[in-house]
Amino acid sequence: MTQILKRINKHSITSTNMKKAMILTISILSLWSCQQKEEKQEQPNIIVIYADDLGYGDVSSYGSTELITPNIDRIANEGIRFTNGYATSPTCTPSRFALLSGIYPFRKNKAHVLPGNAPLLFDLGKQTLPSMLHDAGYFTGVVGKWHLGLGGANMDWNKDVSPGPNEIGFDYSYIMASTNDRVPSVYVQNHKVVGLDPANDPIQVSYRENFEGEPTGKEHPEMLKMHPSHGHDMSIHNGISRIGYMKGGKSALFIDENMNDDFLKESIKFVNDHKSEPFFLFYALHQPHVPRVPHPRFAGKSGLGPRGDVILEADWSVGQLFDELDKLDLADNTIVIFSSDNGPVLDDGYHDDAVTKIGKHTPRGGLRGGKYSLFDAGTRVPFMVRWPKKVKPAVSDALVCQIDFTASLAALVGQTNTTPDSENILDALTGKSDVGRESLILGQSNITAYRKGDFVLIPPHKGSKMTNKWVNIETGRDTLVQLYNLKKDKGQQHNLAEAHPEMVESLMQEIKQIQSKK
Ligand code: NG6
Ligand code: CA
Repeated sequence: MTQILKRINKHSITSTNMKKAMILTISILSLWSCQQKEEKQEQPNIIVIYADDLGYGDVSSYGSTELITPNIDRIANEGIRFTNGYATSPTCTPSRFALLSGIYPFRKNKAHVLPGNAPLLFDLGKQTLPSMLHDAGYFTGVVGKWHLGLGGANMDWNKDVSPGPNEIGFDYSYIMASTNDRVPSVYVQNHKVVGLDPANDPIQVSYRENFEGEPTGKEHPEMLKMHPSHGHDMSIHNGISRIGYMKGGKSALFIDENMNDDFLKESIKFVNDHKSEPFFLFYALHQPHVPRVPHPRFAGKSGLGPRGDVILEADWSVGQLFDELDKLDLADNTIVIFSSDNGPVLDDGYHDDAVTKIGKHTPRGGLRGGKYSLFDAGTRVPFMVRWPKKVKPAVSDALVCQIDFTASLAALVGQTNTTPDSENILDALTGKSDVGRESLILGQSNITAYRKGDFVLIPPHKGSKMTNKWVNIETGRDTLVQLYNLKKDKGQQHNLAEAHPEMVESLMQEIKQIQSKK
C-alpha cells in the first residue's frame, strides 16, 4: 500500500511539476513571440510614391508658386527635402529599372522606353529592391504604372500574364500594363488582366498592324475627345487614341478619369491589409504623364489645363494615403519617399493645353532641359524622405539617386546588397550625413552624363540638339564636350570644358572605369 501511495504521490508531484513547467514554457514562448512581434513591428513600413514626368519645379516645396501641392509638401517639410536628388534617366523605363534592380540602365541593352507588349525587362533570380525587402520579412506590393515589360515574347494577355512583378519580388501587384498612352489599356492584378472575359471577348494586342475593322485616331478623329499632336493616333479607347493596336477585352479597359481613384483605392486597401506586418508599397502614380485626364472633381482646378489638374489630383491622393496612415496609427514609423521617374514635358503627344495654359508656371524649376534631356531637368527631380520616428526635418544638398534605394534600405533592414550599382547612402537619406554619392552616371544606353560633386560632364554626343518641334526640349547632346558647375550655374549656361581640360579628361576616364565594371 505504502508503495502504491508513494507511486501515486510521485506521479502527482511529477504531473504538478510538469504542469508548472508547461505553464512556464508557454509563458516564455508567448513572451518571446510578443517580443518577436514587437521587434518585427519596429521595422518601419516603406512606401515609395513615384510620380511620372513630374518636374523639379512642379511642386510648391520646390518653389512652384502657380501650382500648390500641400500634401506632397508635407513629405518635404516634415522630412528631408533633397536639392540634388536624381532619377538615373530622363525617361520612364530605365529609371524604374534602375530603382528596382540597382543596375545602371546602360548595363541593360533594352532599358529604354518599352512598347506595351515588351517582355519583362528583368533577369529572374537577381536581387531587386522588392526581393531584398521580401527576404527581410516585408510584405511587398506594387500599385500603379509598371512600364517594365510583362511576360515573354508574343504573350497571350488572355492567359496568365507572367513573368511580371510577382516574379521579381513583389508579393502583390496591381499595375497598369504599360503606360496610359500605350495599349493594352488594362490593369493586371498579380497574373490576371482585371475584369477580362477571355472566353467571350478575348483581348488582342499588336504593335505592328491594326486589327480588321478597328477604328484608329488617324482615320477617325471625329471619335476623339482628346486629339494627338504627334504619334498616339492608333487604337481608340475612351475617346483617346493611343500608341499600338488592340481589339476586344472591352470589359477590362480602364477609364482614364478613374485611374487615380483606382490606384488610390488599391493602395489604401494594401496598407490596411498589411497593417500588422512590415510592408513595402511601391505606389507608382500615373500623373502627369499623357494622356492627362483628371477625374471631373479636378478638371479645371489648377487653371493650368489638364497637366496642372492631374498634378493636383496626384497631390490629393498623397494626402488621402497619409490620412489612412494616420488613421491606422502607422505614419510615425512609415518611411515615405516621394520622387519622380524623369523630368517634365509639356506637349508629349496630345493637344491638352499644357503649352497654351502654362502661364508663369516653370515645371523645370530653373534647371535646363526637361524629359528626354541630358541636361539636369531630365533627371533632377523632387526627392524627399519622411520618417517622423527617426528623421528630423531638413534640407539636404547631398547627391542622392533612386538607384540607391536597394543598398540603403538593405542596410536599414539587415540584408546584404548584391546589386552592382546601388550604393548605401542611408545616412544621407535619413539626414545623418550631408554626404551622399560621390558620383553618378545619368542617362540610358550609351547616351550618358556624369555628375561628380558640383560638376556635371556631358561627353560629346551625336544627334539632334532638340527633341522635335512638339516636345521642344534641348536634348543636351552636342558634338562638343560640356562641363558645368551646377552649384554656381544651376541653369547650365557656362560650359567650362575648355577652361578645365584636365578635369574633363579625368571625368571621362572615370566614366569608362564605371562602365567597364562587371
Ligand atoms: C514617347 C511618346 C511619349 C511618351 C514617352 C514615354 C510619342 C510621340 N511619344 O515615345 O508620349 O509615351 O514615349 O514616356 O509616341 S515615359 O515617361 O513613359 O518614358
Ligand atoms: Ca515618365
